[in-house]
Parts: sequence; C-alpha cells; structure tokens
Amino acid sequence: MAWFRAGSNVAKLAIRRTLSQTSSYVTRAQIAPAQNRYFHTTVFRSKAQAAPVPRPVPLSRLTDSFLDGTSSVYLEELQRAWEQDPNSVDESWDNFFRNFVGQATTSPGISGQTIQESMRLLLLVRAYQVYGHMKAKIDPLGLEQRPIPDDLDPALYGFSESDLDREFFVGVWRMAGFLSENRPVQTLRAILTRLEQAYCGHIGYEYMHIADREKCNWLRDKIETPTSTQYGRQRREVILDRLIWSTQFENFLATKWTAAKRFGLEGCETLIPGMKEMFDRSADLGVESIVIGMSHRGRLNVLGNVVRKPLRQIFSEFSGGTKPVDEVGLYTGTGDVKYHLGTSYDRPTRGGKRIHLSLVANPSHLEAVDPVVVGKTRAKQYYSNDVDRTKNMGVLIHGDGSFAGQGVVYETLHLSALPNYTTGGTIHIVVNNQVAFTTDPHAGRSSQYCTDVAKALSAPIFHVNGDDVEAVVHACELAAEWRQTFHSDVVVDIVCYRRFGHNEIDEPSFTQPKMYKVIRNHPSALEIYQKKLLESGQVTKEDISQINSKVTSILNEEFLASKDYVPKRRDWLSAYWGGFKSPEQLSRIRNTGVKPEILKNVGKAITSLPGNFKPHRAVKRIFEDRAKMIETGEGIDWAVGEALAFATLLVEGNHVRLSGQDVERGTFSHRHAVLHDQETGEIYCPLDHVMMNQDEEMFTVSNSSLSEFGVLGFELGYSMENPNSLVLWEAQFGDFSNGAQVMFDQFLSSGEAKWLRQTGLVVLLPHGYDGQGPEHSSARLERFLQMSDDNPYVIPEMDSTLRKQIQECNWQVVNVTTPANYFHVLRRQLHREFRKPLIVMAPKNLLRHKDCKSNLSEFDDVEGHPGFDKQGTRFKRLIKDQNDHSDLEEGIRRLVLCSGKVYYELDEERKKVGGKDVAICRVEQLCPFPYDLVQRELKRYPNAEIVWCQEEPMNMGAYSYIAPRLGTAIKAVGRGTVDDIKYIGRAPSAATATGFYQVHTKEQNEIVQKAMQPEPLD
Ligand SMILES: Cc1ncc(C[n+]2csc(CCOP(=O)(O)OP(=O)(O)O)c2C)c(N)n1
Ligand SMILES: [Mg+2]
Repeated sequence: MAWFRAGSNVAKLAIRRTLSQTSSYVTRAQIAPAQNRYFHTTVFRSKAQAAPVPRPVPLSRLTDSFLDGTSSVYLEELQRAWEQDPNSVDESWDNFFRNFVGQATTSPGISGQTIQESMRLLLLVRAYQVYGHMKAKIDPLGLEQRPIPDDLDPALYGFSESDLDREFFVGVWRMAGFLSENRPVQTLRAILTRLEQAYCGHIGYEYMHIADREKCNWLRDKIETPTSTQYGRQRREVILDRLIWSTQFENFLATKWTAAKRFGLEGCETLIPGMKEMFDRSADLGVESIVIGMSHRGRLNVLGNVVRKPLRQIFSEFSGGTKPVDEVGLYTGTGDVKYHLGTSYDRPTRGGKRIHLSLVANPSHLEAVDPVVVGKTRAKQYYSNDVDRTKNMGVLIHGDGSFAGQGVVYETLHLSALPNYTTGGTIHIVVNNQVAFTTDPHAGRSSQYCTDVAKALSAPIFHVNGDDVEAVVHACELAAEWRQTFHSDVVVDIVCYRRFGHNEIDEPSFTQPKMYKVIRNHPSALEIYQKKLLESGQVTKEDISQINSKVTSILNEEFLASKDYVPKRRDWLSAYWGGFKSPEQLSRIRNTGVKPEILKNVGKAITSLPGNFKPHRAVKRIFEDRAKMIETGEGIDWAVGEALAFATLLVEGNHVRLSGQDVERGTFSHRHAVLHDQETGEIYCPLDHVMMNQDEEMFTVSNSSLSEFGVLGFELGYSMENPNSLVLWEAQFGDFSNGAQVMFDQFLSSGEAKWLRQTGLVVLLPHGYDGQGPEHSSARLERFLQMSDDNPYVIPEMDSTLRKQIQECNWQVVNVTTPANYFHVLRRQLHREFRKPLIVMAPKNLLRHKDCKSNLSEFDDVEGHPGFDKQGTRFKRLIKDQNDHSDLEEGIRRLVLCSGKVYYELDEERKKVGGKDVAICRVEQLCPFPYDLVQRELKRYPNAEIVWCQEEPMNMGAYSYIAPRLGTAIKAVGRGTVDDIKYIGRAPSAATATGFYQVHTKEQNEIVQKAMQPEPLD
C-alpha cells in the first residue's frame, strides 16, 4: 500500500505543478452542486476543455511536504535501485521512472503519453475511492451543502470532453476493482460513469483510511463491480414486506396511542428491513446469536419486528400493562419504562436458519449500553467455545448526536481489537436523522460525519441514503459480510430524517423550521419504494395492498389480544441462570472454606514457576516467599489470599476473569499474576496452571485500555451472561472509578431492580488514606453506601437460617482487612444461589503490612480452626476485637467500630498506650449492615461508649451510612439512640484529602490518639 500511495501522490503533484504552470488552471475550493450534477452526464465544462496535456516533471525537482521523511527517502532509494537495474523494481515503478526521465516504457504498446494519462486517470479513480462519498447523494432531504473536492473534477487531471470516448489503460497497479491488473482498456466515459455509479450514488463509501490493501481490495471489488445492488423480484417482495411492517407498526402506535412517547422511527423506517437483511445474511455466514444494544429511537419497532417480541405483549405494555398475575407478592423489581426493557427470542431467518437475538436493557444514558453489549457478546463467545468469534456477534444502534458526542463510544471502539476484549467485530448502525433533540449537527460535532470517530479504528463506514431501502439493505448486508470476513468493526450510517419531533409530543418547528418544511412534503421511504417497484413492473398495486391489508389485520388482531394479555412470569433468568433465586426466594449461605489438601495443591501450583523460566530477581524472591507461605501455612499475604480464591474457584469449575488497568502486575506491584521472563520476554501466568490441561481462557487476567467507563461496562456485560464466573474489575485507584459513574448509577446499583437481571460483578477500588493526596486516597465509599437500598431504620430478619438480607439489598459494600476474609468474600460471590454486585474498598498499604497476614487454617474448613463455626468457614461480616474477650466485658469503657486499614493504626496506638479498656471491632461488610453482629458486640460491652472511627472526612467515608443503622441497632438493644454515637474522623472537607504529607500525618495521629484518649469523648 505504501508504495502505491507514494507513487500516486508524487504523480498527482507532478500533474498539479504542470497544470498550474499554465494560466488556464485555477484552483477551486469547491465544485458547485449544479456543475456537479452537470458532470453526472460526463460532459465537461468549457474551461476544463482548455486544460493542456501535462508535461512530466522530473522526480528530482518535486518538492512538497509529502516528500518529507520516510517517503522521500523511500522514493530516492527506489530511484537509485531503478537506475542501477530497472528490473529490480516493480514494473509499475519502472514505467513511472522511465516516464519521469523521459525514456520509453517497456510494456509493449504503451507510449509515454499513455502512461502519463493512465497515471492521471489512476489518480482520478483513486480520488473517487477517497472522496467519492463526499459527492454521494446520501441526504434524503437534500439539505446538505457540502463542498465537493476538486479532486473529483476530471479537468484537474487534464482530461477534456474530447477524451471521453478514447480508450485508456489503467491496469498495472495490483489492485481490485478499476485498477485490477487484467482489466481491459475502457473509454473514459465508461470509467467515469461507473465511478459515479459506484461511489456517488445512494451509498457513500469511506474506506481508504484503512491501511490494509487486502481489505481495501475486498471492498473495491464489492463496490466497483457493477450490478451489485440489484435485487430480484423475490428479494424485493421480502424487502417491501419488511418495510411495510416497519411503517405500519409506527402508524398503528400513532393512531392507537396518540399522545404516548414512543420515540418513533418515522423517517428511518428502512432501518428495520436493513437490520433484518443484515441478520439473515449474518446467519447465512454462520452467526447464531446476536446481542443488540440500542437507545430509544425505534426501539419498539426493533423489538416487535426484528427481535419478534410478541406484538400483543408490546401493546399490552404500551397500555400500561399489568403486573404478571403469578408474580403478585413475588419479585417484580421497580420496573422501567417500555422503551428501556430488554428481551430475547429465537427467530427464523430468510435462509431457513434460526438465530438467537437478545436486546440488552439500557438506561436513558445514551451509548452507555455499548460496552455492556460487547462484554456480553465476548462472554457468549467464551461459553459457546466460539474461538473464531463468528457465531456470536454484537450489533449497536446509535443516534447521530450520541455517536459523535459520547466518549463511551470511543472507549468501546477501542476495545475492539484488544486480545482479551475483542468480539471479532461489532456492527454499528447509526440512525442519522441529522438532529439531536433540537441540536443541529453543526452545533453538535466538529467532524464532517458523525461517524468519524470510527475511522480511528480503521473501520469501513457506509453512509447510506435512508430513503433508498435497497441501498440500506445492501449496506447492511455488506457490513455483515465484512464482519464475518475480517472480524472487525464496521459502521452503517443511515442518513435519514426525523419525521416528527424528538418524541411524539414535541414540536420540531420551534427549532428546525426549514428542515421541517421539507420533511412535511417529503414522501416516506415506503412510498418511494412502492413507486419504484410499480414502475419496474415487478410488483402490482394489488400485491402491495395485499401485504398492507395482511399487516393491518395482524396488527389489529394483536391489539385486540393485548387487552386480555396476561404476561407470563417474567423471564428474569436467562439461559445459564436456571435454578438461581430471586430476592424473594431464600438462598442459604454456603461454607466457603476449602479442604486443606486442595489449598496445598493449588497453593503449590500458584507459587511455583517452570524450571527454565527466569523471572526478575525481585519477583523470584516474592514467589519463593509465597511458596514458603503455602508450605508453612503461615503469614499468607493479600496477593496470595486472592490467588487462592481464584485458584480454588477454578478447580471448582468456575471461570475467573480479572480486568482493569495494570492488573496483571497490580498497580502496587503486589499481584504478579503474569510474570515476564527477563531474557526471552515470555510470559507465565501461574493461575493458568492450577489444573491439568486447563483451558487457556478459564482464568483470564488482563491489563485493559485506559478507560473506566468502557472497561467496567464491558466486564458488567460479561458478568451477566453466566453466573458460574467470578468477574472482577479493578480500578487503578478507587478515585478513578467515577469516570464510570454511569455504570454504577444506572447499571450496577439499580439494574436488578429495573430489569430483573442479576450480576455478581466484583469491583475492586483501592482506597485508604496514606498521604498520597486528594486524588489517590478515596474511592468515594460514601457514594456507594448512599446508593445502597437497605432501610436504615428497619432491622431485617437476621437469623442465619432465614436471612435474606443480602438478597434483598441492591449490592454489597465491603472493606476487608485480612487476606483470609478477602478470600472468603470472593468465594462467597459464587457459593450462593443468587448473584449480587460486590464493591470492595481494596487496600493499598495492607498489601505489604506486617500484620495484615492470615494463616492457611483460616482458609480451610476444618472444625476447630479459626473461623470455623457450626456452619463451616465463612466470610466474617464483622471481626470482633482480637483480644480474647469473653461474652461480657463490663470493664471496657469504649467500643471503637471501624472499617478498613485504619484498624491496624488504631490497634498499634492501643498497644502503644496500653489501652486494654478499649475494644476495636472491624465492620468488614458495611452494606448490608451486620445488625446481628454489631448487636452482639454492643451486648458484650455494656458500659462502653460507642464510637464510629474513620479516616475519611465526616461528609465522606461510611459515617453517614453507619450512623442511622448503628442508631437503629443501639436503640433495639436499649443502649440509647443515634445521638449517643461518637464520631472520630477528619472534619468535613471539600477535597477528599490533604495534599500535604505532614498535614496528613498530623490528622492521622489525631484520629488514633483521640480513639484511645483516656477521657470520655464529647
Ligand atoms: C447521556 C445522555 N445525555 C443526554 C440525554 C438526553 N437526550 C435524550 S435523546 C437526546 C438526543 C439524542 O440525539 P441522537 O443521538 O441524534 O438520537 P435521536 O433522538 O436523534 O434518534 C438527548 C440529548 C440522554 N438521554 N443521555
Ligand atoms: Mg439524531
């Protein structure tokens, strides 16, 4: 490709120069549309006719920025090589150089002039390939006034009308399409006509940004081969039928529910036939399952006509719906508006296959669902062993405003070729109605097209006139073929319009009066297509009215049936979730301890390296230390505790996937899940070798792109596919997680309540005050707690055999302080019959803290070992004081409740001051609040003042969550009220932490000293 570019650019330059040396060539910024239309008939303007035949310019005299750097060096080298031996370069270059130095060419029958002309023609062909889309008639309203590049003007290349019927040779460039090697000579007229048809019709192709000749040639073949968009009678009837369904569906809703918001598709009805044909073609090419993400526009139409959700159900929901009868008293969640709900169905395809379609539920937040869809698709590929990623595909439908405006689009696109995130290509369809609510494109984006962001990914982009249903179908089919051939993203930009307002009760003429004047008189895509088919004689009026009446009568039947429609029990469980419990069905907590021999075995596997592997010295030592931990069963640190959790889950048959920025080594250089041989650079991941012949992907740890929103969304989607997987996303520092705030607010904290979909996603957020400043201290624990939905004033059933506290809560928030407890909380995620998101305030300095260690006996399930109670070994929601206190300790004057690493600082201070009369309890699970265990401790210390101690400022951390709940617990045991809780922590603050290390140390000291002060607290 490079040499071609170089050659063509130099030649183009030469032409420009020779032309500009004469006075008759005037550089123009744009070709007026009228002239442009005139040019469609391939008749030239008189000025162009005067253009002289250019003279060649010696290469050595060419100067231009293009010749800077590597390309000029390359050319010079090429020229030197040619001068020494003309056979050492490609024939095309031989001709090129001969031409420039005025020699005759070698190819028989080709004169120097012919070569010159061929090269100029070649540039013109290339100009069409590059810029043809800018002249394509893609706007159904014809409102766009964009300049047409002068590169598309044959006069620029010295051609005049008298050349039209001359024959030209264009075939030495080893390219497909026009420039294919064996193409016979053609007249200029034929070439231009074909170029216009191929590149300037109802589809504008953008692909020349793709730096891959094979791909470009593939597209060129498809684009430049004549008759590629012709459909026969049968296909046309199917397309017509689908377009009628799409159009009638919206009309029907509009007449039955005149004032309801449905974000209709009117103006882009061709989306439906386009999608259906795309899916049919995909199925022909091996796709079995498609995950779809889309926002409001046309969602109901897609649900009904593409996904085939029963129309009666859609109509029933549209009328307000009824709660499913057999769900009364059962779990129904809080629900969501109709145009957000997800669903999935199997539908037959045109080719007689079946395809599974799932539309993912999404919030209003435009584009937020994108990474979720991609993650879910990837998980489907893993679980269906879809190694070449051709059976499962993601399709995203975007709006023009949101595709250009929302950053998560780019964050999602950037996952597309990453080894652990790729799905073999997502197909993007943009419903480009040229307006976003009330905002015009010129105010909404800086790029020419709303799709330009996809160029960064080298995705081909097909801009298609939404009025031409066959062009839409063609572009959609081509996208499907591209995806199955090249396994990468592709964009179909359906340029259309919005017939009504943003929604059905909105007045568009307030803001887009001119556009709407045009729209009012604009025929629908269906009208246009019907006319075309009638004119072609392939379809009669009777045929059309037959389809119309069939559709009308089905819509009416479904409408009638919707009145008595009784929804079935809601399908809140997808394929792999059979047997899982809703929050209303009790799920007992299981033992998370592991047999000692298993621990030893997996422990050995994760701490030993292959004999010939040469790790970094420091890493070698770490692994030697780890091996010793397993051997002695003592001093197990955080990283080993985590690895043991992963390893034991793996041997139990679960899939484990950890992703995030720098997670392989770990931000704090503690994890070393992937090791690098210092000599060969090869990598070794011990957790890939826990079992014999372990599947490579069963344990996945992967550094991600530097994105929070995109990657968290991806992992969330991934986690929703199959419950037998532990999926974790780790933030670099918890502080950065708010870059993914939409994911927390719209999906993770509320997704189950809105859409009845569970996820056991684990989010690791490094948190803690170490004096690293305001942006490396706080994961904003308070926010997660504030979004928790457990009632602060009601103590739920806490009996261990009846407890559903976690099931009923929207998520769990923990701040764990021992490796063993971390091990158990991770394992607990899978050892239950429901799934709940887990937010972990992950430690930083505890990763290497001398006291933050556990013994292997805390991980196992051996009776008599620490942590073992009558139900086995479990995650400890609260860790009681580590001094050997009895059930009643009347001499304790203060009970300090805390959470996280401040515990170790408090304990140290207590040792320092000999504070034997102070008890310190760690609330490891903040949400839902462990009422039973807190009350147990309150009873143990009847005379103690009750303190909540935290290192965060008062308006942050857990305080505002803990206070009312602790108050409720206190009240229930007769120990006072919320007013009796004493607060120790930083003062309220705007910033999360001080930027001055000394101030930090002083504050930290004050906290621990206050907690131990002999005087009562005020
Ligand atoms: C993240 C986000 N910001 C703002 C909105 C409010 N909003 C809803 S629709 C819309 C316009 C969307 O325009 P476009 O993407 O072109 O889709 P269209 O409605 O034209 O189909 C806006 C701004 C939103 N839903 N989500
Ligand atoms: Mg729009």
